Amino acid sequence: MEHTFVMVKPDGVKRRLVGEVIGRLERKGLTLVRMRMLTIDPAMAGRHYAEHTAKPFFGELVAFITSGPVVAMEWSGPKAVSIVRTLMGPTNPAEAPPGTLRGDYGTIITENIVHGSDSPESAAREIALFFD
Ligand code: 3AN
Repeated sequence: MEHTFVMVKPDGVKRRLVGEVIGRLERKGLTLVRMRMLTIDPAMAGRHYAEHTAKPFFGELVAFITSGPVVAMEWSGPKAVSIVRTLMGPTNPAEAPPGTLRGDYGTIITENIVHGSDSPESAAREIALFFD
């Protein structure tokens, strides 16, 4: 059994896709453990995206993720980390196949609807950041 952190980003909330994200993960067979709605401040954005601090798109990423409310969730299930990544699709929605959340709903890389942890270690760090 694995736990992962999933977040519907500001674009997903604005476009009323919260139910769609939750529904797909539930129908796949994963279990929703905890959730909260919040608006991320710049300090928390810096902690969440710590590995991207040096990237050219960091400013844009922080501006976007703090631009409106997000829905933060902990999910569990067998292989939950990789299953969520498969359901989300690749980072760039232009390359995400139909049937994935980003393939079905996204167009540009900054606004890609949803975040999911990339490893069990990231999941533990992100769950602690948002829920402890
Ligand atoms: P993922 O969210 O698929 O794990 P990461 O961790 O590589 O992708 O990137 C985190 C976030 O940074 C992405 N969700 C995306 O919004 C943004 N991002 C990644 N690469 C770029 C890029 N080249 N230009 C703009 N934003 C990017």
